[in-house]
Amino acid sequence: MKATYFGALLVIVASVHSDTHSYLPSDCDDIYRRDNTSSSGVYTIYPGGPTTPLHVYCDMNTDGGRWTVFQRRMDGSENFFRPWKAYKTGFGNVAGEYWLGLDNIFYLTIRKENELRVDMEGWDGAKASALYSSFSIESEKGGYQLHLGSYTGGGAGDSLIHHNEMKFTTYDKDQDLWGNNCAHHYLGGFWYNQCHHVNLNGLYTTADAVAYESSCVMWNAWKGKVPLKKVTMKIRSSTKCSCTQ
Ligand SMILES: [Ca+2]
Repeated sequence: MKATYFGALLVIVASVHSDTHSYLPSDCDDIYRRDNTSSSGVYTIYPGGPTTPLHVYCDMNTDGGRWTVFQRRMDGSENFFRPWKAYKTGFGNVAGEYWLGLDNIFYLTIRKENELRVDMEGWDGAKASALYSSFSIESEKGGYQLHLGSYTGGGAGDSLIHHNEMKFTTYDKDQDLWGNNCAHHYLGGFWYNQCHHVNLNGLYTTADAVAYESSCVMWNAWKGKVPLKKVTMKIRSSTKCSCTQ
């Protein structure tokens, strides 16, 4: 009797243990590879380990899906002019506008080799993308320094390369190459150089609003200093997947 009971208990413990390890996705790529009927939406991932669940929006449609969205602008509902602590930990609503947080982005990019995709839409309804062969960042100790691979297309043009190897700057932490603070001047938080060719976390404005200099959400090689209506930054494992439907 006792032996049977003990055996059953062992089986239960073993199955819980195995669930913990095989059922916790670290990103949207894991979710899609496990079930390629997964639709785009909000999921829970564990890039920092099993004790730190994180809500995120997964794009399961664009070019084969598997994309973990770490930045999204779409209606100006969220304030992106925020201090270091906010950019470190993340802010906003994953069903709408948000920034996933630099620590989380760091965990995501050390787990796998990732590629980057930036999707954008103008107020005229035109759409373009920028694709990069690789994307990773350093930890906070390394200033969240950006490491970007080569531009592989998408039509928007290679503006982000201007920001490659830059550290992250917010209005209360200056790590850019300019004498003043780029984040403070251009109203965002980003891997500013001196200062920018893209300002994806800048001030959200409508097409007819006149933003101060180039403080608006913009991508220079595509539409110059004209404000954009929508932007998303997303990453996925660069390991090809035969799971695509
Ligand atoms: Ca500076």
